[in-house]
Amino acid sequence: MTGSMIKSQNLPYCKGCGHDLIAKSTTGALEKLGYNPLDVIAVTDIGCHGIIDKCLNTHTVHGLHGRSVALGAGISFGTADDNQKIVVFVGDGGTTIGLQHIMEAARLNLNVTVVVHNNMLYGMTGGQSSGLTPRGFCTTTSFKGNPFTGYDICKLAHTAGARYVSRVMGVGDITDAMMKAFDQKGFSLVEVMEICPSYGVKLNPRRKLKEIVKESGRELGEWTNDLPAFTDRQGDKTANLLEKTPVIEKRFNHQLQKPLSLVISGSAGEGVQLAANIFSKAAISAGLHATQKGSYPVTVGVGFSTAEINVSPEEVLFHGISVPDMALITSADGLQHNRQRIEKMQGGKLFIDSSLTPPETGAEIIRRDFRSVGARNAAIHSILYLCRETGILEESSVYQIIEQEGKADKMPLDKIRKAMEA
Ligand SMILES: Cc1ncc(C[n+]2csc(CCOP(=O)(O)OP(=O)(O)O)c2C)c(N)n1
Ligand code: SF4
Ligand SMILES: [Mg+2]
Repeated sequence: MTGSMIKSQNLPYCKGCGHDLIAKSTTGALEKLGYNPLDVIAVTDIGCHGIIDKCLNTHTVHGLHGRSVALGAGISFGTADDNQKIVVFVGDGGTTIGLQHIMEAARLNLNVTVVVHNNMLYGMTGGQSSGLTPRGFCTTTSFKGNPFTGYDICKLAHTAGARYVSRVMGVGDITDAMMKAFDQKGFSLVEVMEICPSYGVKLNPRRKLKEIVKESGRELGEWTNDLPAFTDRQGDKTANLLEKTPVIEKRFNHQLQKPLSLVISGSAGEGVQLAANIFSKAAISAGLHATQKGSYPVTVGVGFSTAEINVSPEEVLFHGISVPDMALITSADGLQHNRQRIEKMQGGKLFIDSSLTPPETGAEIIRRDFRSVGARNAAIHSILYLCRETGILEESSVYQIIEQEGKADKMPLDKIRKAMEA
């Protein structure tokens, strides 16, 4: 598909807004460069300029305020095709809020073009000063003129290492200037100077844009660095963790007819997450689907440790658990963390250490001295006991995963087997 990047020439800005010219020059420049609209990914920021995305025939992503460059960076990391163009639309407000994202994208020379719509104020929210507002410029938060000097985004991006930076006045035909910025391999930024008729013009009567820009000391021009564009061949690549994940062969049978949600909870350092992982892998080795989610305080060495597991003969499409079908509780920390949802259980089974007082619950309560094999082994003990009591998984599938994971020497398996018979 080739053709117009823009759906209409009638754009939704106030009359005379410079954003109109930027949108049309941007799309015109991309068309002139021969880009296919479906090879253009336009990332927009929050602000008046950001409402352009519904008018574009390209791919569009609308970001949070100041985060559009970070989104563009993420897209560029995942885009291998040199024929694709990532264009980020950002205002002077978004540039201020997300300044570091721009610096990083420039420093790494990511293959992104940032179009800064510098109308020198926060247009969408009523004309407040931004970090790019020049000294002396009047806004609704500085009626007597901004007392601070605004950032020079071109200087900053150039110093950070951007391949190409330019500043242009947002008047007349700026298509050629935009083409230059887009026609780069690496990071480019074009700052278009404009004035918002609804706030900027009203608050700064009789001042001309050209004069404001000149007085602010912002030169028009182009600045380049001869640094290479980012490629994923630079630096050491982090190994893909999925490649290290062993394929688990189906070797066992199961007795599960429908999805089962299970919560295992105990104290930090008592092997809860490991036991949950072993159970999940054992389920997979029995041909089931499984998901596991861990939660624990940020101070990982104290307090509760809870694992939520879903096992199912069908694919698991949602892994959240509010009230589980079964719960395994091996310590007071685990009970405290899960008390509320155990109280909401209308059926199912609660396996709980015999040292604890079970809460009011509609679940069948099975009390057992899981901690008799040592606190660190209570969770794996409870998993094996659940397998035996419910028959969902064969106990041997759990032992096989323990062996496979190299944990057999670290767990007192004989002691656990003996406790299971007690
Ligand atoms: C993090 C964050 N802070 C503040 C806001 C409120 N807000 C919405 S639009 C806007 C002003 C946008 O100004 P600018 O980026 O310059 O774009 P313009 O409207 O001038 O095109 C602000 C402050 C927000 N949405 N998110
Ligand atoms: S408020 Fe200002 S920036 Fe927003 S569309 Fe109107 S003129 Fe443009
Ligand atoms: Mg603005």
